[in-house]
Amino acid sequence: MNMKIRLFIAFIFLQLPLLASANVITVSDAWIRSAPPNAPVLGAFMQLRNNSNSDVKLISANAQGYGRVEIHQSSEDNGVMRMQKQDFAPVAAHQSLNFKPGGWHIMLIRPTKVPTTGAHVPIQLTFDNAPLQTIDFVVKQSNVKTHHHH
Ligand SMILES: [Cu+2]
Repeated sequence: MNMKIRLFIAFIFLQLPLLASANVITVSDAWIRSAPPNAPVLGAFMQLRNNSNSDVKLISANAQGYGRVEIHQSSEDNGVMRMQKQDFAPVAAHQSLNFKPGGWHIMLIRPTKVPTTGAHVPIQLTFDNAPLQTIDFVVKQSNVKTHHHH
């Protein structure tokens, strides 16, 4: 093998870990708002960052131990917070979408058991245009008050 080819092969192998870590979508600040033990629903929040040149949609979220998991968006209607199920959450190319109380959230419906503060809940995120990711959401207290009306 000549030197040029050897260097080329070494170069490719050095790049592999970098390529593997460059996710299309970066998920950060993943947390679930703590709730009383009898809570019928829990809200999960996160920041989605699209590192690619293409628009990406979050098309579903799944977690074990819940009757159903949905993508929701809250909005204010005459001073009352309301939320609606969404078919997807759009993350435009090179943009971020922030899931936060009072806005976009993942709704964990009918928990078998409400997780306690500090617990980790894995949630699987499915995208139309990016690999599936399973993210650890940490249960935290929040002093932001929002009232949900279905
Ligand atoms: Cu909701």
